[in-house]
Amino acid sequence: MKLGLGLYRHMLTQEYYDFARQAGCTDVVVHLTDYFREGATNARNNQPTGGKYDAWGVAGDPDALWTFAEMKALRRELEDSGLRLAAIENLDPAYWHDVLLDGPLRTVQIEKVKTIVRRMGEAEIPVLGYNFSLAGVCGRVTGRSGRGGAVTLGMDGPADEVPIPNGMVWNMIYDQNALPGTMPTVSHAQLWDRLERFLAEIVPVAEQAGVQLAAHPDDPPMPTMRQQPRLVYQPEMYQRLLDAVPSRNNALEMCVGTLAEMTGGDVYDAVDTYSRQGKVSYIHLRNVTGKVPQYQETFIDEGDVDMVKILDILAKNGFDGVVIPDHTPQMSCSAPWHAGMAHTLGFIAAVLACQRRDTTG
Ligand SMILES: [Mn+2]
Repeated sequence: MKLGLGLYRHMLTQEYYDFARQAGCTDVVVHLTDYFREGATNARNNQPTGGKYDAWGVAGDPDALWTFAEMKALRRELEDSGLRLAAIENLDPAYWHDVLLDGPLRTVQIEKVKTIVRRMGEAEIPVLGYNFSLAGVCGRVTGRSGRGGAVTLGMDGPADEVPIPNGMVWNMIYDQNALPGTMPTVSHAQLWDRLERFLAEIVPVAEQAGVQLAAHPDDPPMPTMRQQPRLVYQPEMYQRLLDAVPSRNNALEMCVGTLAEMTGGDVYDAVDTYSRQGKVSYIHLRNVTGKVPQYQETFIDEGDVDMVKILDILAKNGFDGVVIPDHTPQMSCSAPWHAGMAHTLGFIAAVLACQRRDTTG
C-alpha cells in the first residue's frame, strides 16, 4: 500500500508537494476542477463545504478542456518533487453536466470525457476518479462539534426540502444565466440508465488508453438528496456499477467514511468484498460517528470505524494501491488543513509500518 495525499487545484504548488513528501507520501491525487471558484461559503484551507444548500462554486470554462501538455507537465513537476501522480479526481461539471442530466449537449460532452481519458493515457496518468451524481456532495452542516471543539461537518437530517436550481449540478453552478426554476425529479432507474450508458461508452476508451475509472460512492449516502435519486448509497450497489460493464478499467474509488455512513451492510465486509475482487483503485480514508441522516466526520483515530482493521483487510487481500486521507476535522492553528492532514497521514503511516514489520517478521 502506498501513502498518498489529495491536493485541490490551488494546492498544486511546490510548497504542497514538499509538505506531502515531508509527511511521508509517495503519491498524490490531484483535483483539476476548482471547486472553490467564486464560492461564497468555502474556506480554501478546508474541504469544499458549501452550505446545506449552497453550491461549492462556479464550474470552469467548458471550452478549456484540460490539455495533454498541462497533464504531462503536472506529472513531471510532481516526479521532480519525488511524487507519483496517482490519479486525477473528478471531472469539471462544465465538461459533463449534460452527461449527468441527459441534456442536449450530452453527445458533445461524452466526446469531451473521452478526450480527457485519452489525454490522460498519453500523459501516463493511470486513474480517473469520478462521482456520477446530480446533487453531489451537499446537504451537510458545519460546526465546532469535533473532538476538542474542532470544526467538522456532517448531516443533521435529510436534505430534500430544497430542489436543485436550474444551472446547477454536482453542487456547482455550470450556467449562471439559467432561467429560474428547478431540476425536474428523475427516478433511480433513469439515473442508473445514464450511468450505464456513460460506462458503456467510456470504459472501452479507458481500456484503450490504459486509464482506470474509479467511482466514488454517493456522499452522503442517502437514497435521495434535493429531490433527486442517488446511485451508490448502500455497499452492495457498488457491485451493480462494476457488473454494468465488467472490465479491469471499471473500478472503485473506495471511500471508507462514506461506506461507514451507509445504513445497510457492514464497512469491513464491503472493503473485503471489493478488495478481494481487485476492484479497489484507490482509497479515501476517513472516520465518522453515526450513519445518514445523522452522522459526523471525526478524526481518524476515533469514530465508529476500526481503521487498523480496514487497513489489515486491504493488506490481507493484496491491495497495493494508494491510500489518501479523505477529509479531516479542522485543527485549531494557523494551518488547519495541514495539521489535520499531517495527523491523519502520521496515523496511516504508523499502521503501514506495523504491517511491514509483521510481514518481515
Ligand atoms: Mn470520499
